Amino acid sequence: MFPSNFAWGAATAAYQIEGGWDSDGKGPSIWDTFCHKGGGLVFEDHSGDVACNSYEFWEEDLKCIRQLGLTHYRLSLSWSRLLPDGTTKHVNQKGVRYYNKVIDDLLASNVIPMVTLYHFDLPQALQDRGGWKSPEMADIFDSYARFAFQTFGDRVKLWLTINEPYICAKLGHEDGIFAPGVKEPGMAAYLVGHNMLRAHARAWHSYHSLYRAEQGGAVSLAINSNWAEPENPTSPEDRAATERYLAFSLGWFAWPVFVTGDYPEVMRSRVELRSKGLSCQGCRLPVFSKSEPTILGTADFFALNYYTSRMVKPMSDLPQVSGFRGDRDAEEIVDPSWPVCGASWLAVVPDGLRKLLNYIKNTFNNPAVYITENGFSQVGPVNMDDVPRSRFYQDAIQEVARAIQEDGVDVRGYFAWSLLDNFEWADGFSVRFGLFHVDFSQPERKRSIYLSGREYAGIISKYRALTGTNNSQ
Ligand code: GBH
Repeated sequence: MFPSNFAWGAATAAYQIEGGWDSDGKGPSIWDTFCHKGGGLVFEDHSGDVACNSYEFWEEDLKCIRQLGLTHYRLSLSWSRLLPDGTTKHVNQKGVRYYNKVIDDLLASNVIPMVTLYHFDLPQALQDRGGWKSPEMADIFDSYARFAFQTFGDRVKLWLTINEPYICAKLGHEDGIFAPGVKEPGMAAYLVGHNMLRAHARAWHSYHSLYRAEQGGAVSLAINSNWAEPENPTSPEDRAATERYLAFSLGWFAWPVFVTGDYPEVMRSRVELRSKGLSCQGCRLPVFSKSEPTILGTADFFALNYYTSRMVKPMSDLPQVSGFRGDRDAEEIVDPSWPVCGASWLAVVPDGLRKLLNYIKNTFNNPAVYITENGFSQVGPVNMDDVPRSRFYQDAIQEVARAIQEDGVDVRGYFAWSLLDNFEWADGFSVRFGLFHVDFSQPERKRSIYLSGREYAGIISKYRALTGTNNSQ
């Protein structure tokens, strides 16, 4: 059973759905630049130039949201649509008008918005100033966040500052497979993660001191992590590797915010150990300055993006060069008994979600948790009768119910990723996560509900009826 005020949601992100990449005064973001570079950085050189065209067809999205019976909808703001050069020197009123309409329409339909300030799409003008590697980003992000709280916070009460700093840092600055495509192994990712934490904390403190009393909302950051278990549970090496694996993913961002104000000890010691020859402390994994506002305590709830699980053991060929993988020294293995039927990385392990929720409860002092993303993808020919994904949602939601009822985890909401098929980053449109299919071959970008969408709508209506949740809460 779920609490009567449980949030039943679906999520999207601006660059993945909006299109209108240069409409009405929007500035370019790093994903515009990355996609326009071509050369196969993105599957078949797809881009989010048009995507689902939600910039023009927002009302079609609203119909989908209503059809599902959602209580909540998670969207992100395109920073460079609002502030074309990333700074508050110039505000694009047409961007403000767009999000005002989205928010007002949601509220008029009794759907509560959860708004992410930053979901991978940094204004290009800020990248040109060094992007997340630059320490000044904390200040610039804080100004943007204040602007957003000031402009939309009378109506938005659930905020996420940054989506998946791990992905921005690692895929964007270590592997270089996400924008901005920086490949500086063992260096840039730690710096970027650090500046994102500083930026997040600054925004939380701003909300806390300037807006909370009047607006009464809550602010967090969305942290993604796989669940992980030792390949051989009786092996101390495998167990230690699993601990490192979690420390270098969930712990990288959750430890500073929820536990100590600093990175997990094992992360620090591993990076230091492998930084021999670099003479300064914190050359690679930076040190938080005592003179800056603390990172500890800068989240009003825990926001978790969960997709999959891994078995873990130490690396068999530990690289000599310092890089994130070598620092972490944890090999990830997909258990052969786990089905993989969507994207190759997404082994289906619903009970991993329950285990991760328990881990969060026990490690981070029983926080209120929103599952801000969970989902399952489709590749290859379109299958509107997506039975595997319907099963996935049934199973995942069952695990959440068990976590609440049997384990006492304080889960406040569940957001399916995603409302719509959309631009799946480096995979372009080849990987489909939607509860609604989108026909990208036609200018109308027609939305059609999948079987899994009907399934999710059924689950929502069943629980809302059982708990007597009416539409007006
Ligand atoms: C989330 O990323 C994002 O928040 C969301 O925007 C995205 O659409 C969704 O999940 C689905 O991916 O094995 O080399 O192909 C989760 C992070 C990033 C995990 C890409 C899988 C594939 C790397 N995802 N990654 S690879």
